[in-house]
Amino acid sequence: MYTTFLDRSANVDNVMFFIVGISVFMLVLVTFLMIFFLVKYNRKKNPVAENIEGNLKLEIIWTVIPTILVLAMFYYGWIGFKIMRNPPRDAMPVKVTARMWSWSFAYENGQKSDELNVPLNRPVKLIIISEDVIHSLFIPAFRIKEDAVPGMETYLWFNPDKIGTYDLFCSEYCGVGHHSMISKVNVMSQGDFSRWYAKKEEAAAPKGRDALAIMKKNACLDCHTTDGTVEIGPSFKGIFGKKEKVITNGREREVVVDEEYLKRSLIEPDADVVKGFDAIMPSQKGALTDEEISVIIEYIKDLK
Ligand SMILES: [Cu+2]
Repeated sequence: MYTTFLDRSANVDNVMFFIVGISVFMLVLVTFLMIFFLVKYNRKKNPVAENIEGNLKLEIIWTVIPTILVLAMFYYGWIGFKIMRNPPRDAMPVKVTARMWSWSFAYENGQKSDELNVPLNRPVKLIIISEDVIHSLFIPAFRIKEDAVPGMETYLWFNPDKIGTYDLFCSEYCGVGHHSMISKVNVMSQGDFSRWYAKKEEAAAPKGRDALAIMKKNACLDCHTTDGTVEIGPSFKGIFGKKEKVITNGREREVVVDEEYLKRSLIEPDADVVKGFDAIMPSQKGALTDEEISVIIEYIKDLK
């Protein structure tokens, strides 16, 4: 048995309000007593110092009550944590891959997407991996967050019980492109989801696919522009055929940007880094098919 999304996230909210409530109460109480004693034991009113003995009753009270409060915080937190750590057996598995600087989602039937699409009222188990550094998957609307750690598999689950579009963030600073690791959770009706799920992206002929769509999916455009503006990496505009100074194995040399160079830059970005830029681009090996690479190269060739 699992509780519904509402119960689950309400649980997270309740634990938070409970802890914040107690903290605020304590803050007010301590501040009030501090000011009260400041006035009461003022030097002007008490010119001769008085030795105040301990008070056993008070000491028992201020030990027992906070102990109960802290244990109550732990108890409610623990209950919520147990629910979060135990995905229901019928949960739909979705493999989440975090990389600098994009998210990708892979489903059981081989379907892939750059936004998380889920059907209404079916628990989803997210199996999270990272290809490079530590990222963190955060979906505030469903009150879930978990690190994506290289060389390790982590998980999360939630029950999407409301149709709509929700934000999905990376909440662990992971480099210059961190801000672009933003995506969406689309909670769809069962019918809409089935239609999307059955539609294979691969079915479309690669030539007909938009180079821009491929580049957007692979987060290329977070660092490279198509209008000549220089951002984190060189702009694609007018780069084809251009003579470029690059750093190869620490030595500067000049290359002409041709198909061969563009292809190598996608697969081995560190091989020839354009002078003036940092060698921070992740390899696209495995992320792009050969067809996709040629679609991108054709596109860059035409970008005069
Ligand atoms: Cu990240």
